[in-house]
Amino acid sequence: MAAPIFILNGPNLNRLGMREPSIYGSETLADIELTCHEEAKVLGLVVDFRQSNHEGTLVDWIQEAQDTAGGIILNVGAYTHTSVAIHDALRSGDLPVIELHLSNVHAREDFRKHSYVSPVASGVIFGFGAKGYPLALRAMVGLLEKAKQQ
Ligand code: DHK
Repeated sequence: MAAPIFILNGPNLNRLGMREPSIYGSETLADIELTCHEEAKVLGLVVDFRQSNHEGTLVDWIQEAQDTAGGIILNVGAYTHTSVAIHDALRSGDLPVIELHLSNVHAREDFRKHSYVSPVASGVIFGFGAKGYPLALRAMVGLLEKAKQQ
């Protein structure tokens, strides 16, 4: 079986649906997970979808992905803007990485405009709400095909 694509979600994303729905939308993380599994099936991918509020757990999962996964899609929430540890974990592997956000971080507070993930990501998707997740999976197919050709 093909190596799974890890979809990693960071702090407060377990509260989606009730957390500032005007910014993050009304879908829950469980809704999004279901959509990801459906989209993955269409694309011939397998998804391992996780959420943690803890920075170290996210680092552990990134390291696990580097040993077992085909690629990483991650929305590490507020750690995007603060975490050198997540930056370092991502840069120590050579997996395709897609950074994802529900909201348009560049249209919000200044502190959301800096990302420690972007410099170590192949690409970034933000501002499309929950629809960004299936978009990221589609983008991942392209990255995996490109990697195969190299
Ligand atoms: C999610 C969060 O929790 C915020 O801390 C980020 C991101 C934006 C999102 O839009 O998905 O700043």
